[in-house]
Parts: sequence; structure tokens; C-alpha cells
Amino acid sequence: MPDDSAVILAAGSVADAALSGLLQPQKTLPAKLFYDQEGCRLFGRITELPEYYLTRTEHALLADVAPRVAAMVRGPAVLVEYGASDETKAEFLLGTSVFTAYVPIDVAVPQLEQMRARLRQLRPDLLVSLVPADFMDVVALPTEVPSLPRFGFFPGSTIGNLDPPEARHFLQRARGALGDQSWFLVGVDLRKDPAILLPAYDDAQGVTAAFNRNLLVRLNRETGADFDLSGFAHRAEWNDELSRIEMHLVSLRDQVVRVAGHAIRFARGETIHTENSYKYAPERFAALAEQAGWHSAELWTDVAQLFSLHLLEPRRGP
Ligand code: AVI
Repeated sequence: MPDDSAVILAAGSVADAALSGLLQPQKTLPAKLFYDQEGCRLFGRITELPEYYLTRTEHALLADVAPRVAAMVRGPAVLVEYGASDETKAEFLLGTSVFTAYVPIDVAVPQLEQMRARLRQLRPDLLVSLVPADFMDVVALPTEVPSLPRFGFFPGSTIGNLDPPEARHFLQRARGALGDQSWFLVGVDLRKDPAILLPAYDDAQGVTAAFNRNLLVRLNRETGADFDLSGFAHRAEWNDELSRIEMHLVSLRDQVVRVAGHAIRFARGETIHTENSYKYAPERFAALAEQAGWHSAELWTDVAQLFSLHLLEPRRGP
């Protein structure tokens, strides 16, 4: 999803999405609002931060695992990537040449088209079938996709941004769309020491803080809200019970903000909860996948046990 795709939402739907969260007792803003153009640029910088181990660790794992995956799949097969705004991660798998078709699913249409143009140059033999949709909504693949075994791919631990019931629902839908002859490779950030997790979401250069506060910049610009940025600070918290990093924007004083005709009151210290990033022990994720009709056939982690890749297969039997 997010890599560098600007997710376009109509102004009215931005205001509606923001208001429905800001009127709750625990104020929230939906994480999908992060990814305007500036949010995508900041997320790109996050992936290169020394503290943000996820992207580089997953890349190293993918380089290692791709030939093993190719040996298992043998091919020909169709690579279906959920939330694919560029082909950087898919390239590890496409480079093995067992895939004869690639189906990237993403809401960012211009990015999908640019990707298809690049791949046409690099891999003229590869069939690229774009699916311009929210990966949460996909129940079936386009009919032009050849009826070959399907290899689903959901990298980046984006699954961690879904609450477990949503993640289960997503995995169930993917199970239906990919069919009985399939695999699903999912990148999942591991539960670990908060001393490693917290700096990844509150880095020394303040890039994650800027990413979080950009939500307010966006609301001011797109909905005419009047958030005073100096009145809100970024905070990352580890919620051990729920095994997730939470991002919040903390109000630094009592204040009233106008959003789409509503006066929203903030007490000093009150927060807007902006994102969850769930971290899974391998067995917890495997259990979630089982409930969604998958079986975790292989698990790969790096030596430092920072990140995991689960290779799922359809669960057979009851
Ligand atoms: C996109 N997603 C996997 C990121 C994460 O790590 O949860 C989003 C992010 N939020 C703050 N930093 C990165």
C-alpha cells in the first residue's frame, strides 16, 4: 500500500472520515488519511531511517527466500500483490521467472500505470493485470488473469495496521480470491523488546513525528480545519497487552479546534489515536491464519528475530 502512492479521497469523504473519529470519546483519525502526497514522501523517508528496521530486514529476507519459494512453486504461476504501489518487493519474486503474470492491487491508479510501463520495458513477456482497488475489498481477480496457481503476496507488515478481526477478515477474503491452488506470502513484524520498537516509531530525526502531524496539516488544507500544529505532539506507545505500537497526537493544552463546522474540544493531555501497528509472535500469526482458512507452511525470520515471512497454504480438512 503506502510506499509512495498518494491515496486520493474526495474532500467530503476526508471530512466525514475525520469527523466520525474526532467525535468519539477516544478521539481517532483513520490511518488511511496518512497517505497524501506529503505523507507518502515522509513514509518513504521512514523506510530508510536507521531505527526503522522493518523494510531493510524484509528486503534481505526476501532476497534469501525467493529462490526457495520458486523451487516450491515451480511455476508457471500468477503473482498477486496486495497493496502494491511499486514493484520493489515483487521484483525479488519476479526475478525467479516462475511467474508468468503479475496482478498488483492498489488504490493508487497513476502508480499502478507507471509500474506497468516500467515492467513492460523490463519484462515484456510478463502479463501485468492491474486491479485499481482497496486490497480490503477484493473478492475476485479479473477474468483476464490466467487460470494458473496463484501466489498471493502481502509484504511490509501492512497486515499489522489492521486490528486482528480485520486482519482475519482480509485473510479470509484473500483465501477466497486466490483459490484452492494457491500460496500466500505475508510479511509480519515480530513482537519484540519495546526498546527496539519504540525508536522505530519515534525516530531521532523526527520524521515519524512529522508523518503523524501531517494528518493535521492535511485536515487544515483539505477540510478548512484550524488545528494549530504547535498545540499537538507526536507520541508512540507500546501496548503490551494488545501487542501493538500505538501512535497518538497529544494535545499540549486545553483547546477548541473547528473541523467541518464542528467545534472539537481537547483537554490538555488528551490524545487523538492515529495508528496501531500490531506485532505478532509467529504462533499468534499462524493461529490467526488458521482461523482464516490458511495453514502456515513455512516461516522465515532473520537471525536477530526482527521480522518474519509466513508462507501460507490453503488449510485442508475441517
Ligand atoms: C505501513 N505500515 C506497515 C507502517 C508500520 O510500520 O506500521 C506505517 C508506519 N507508521 C509509522 N511508521 C510507519
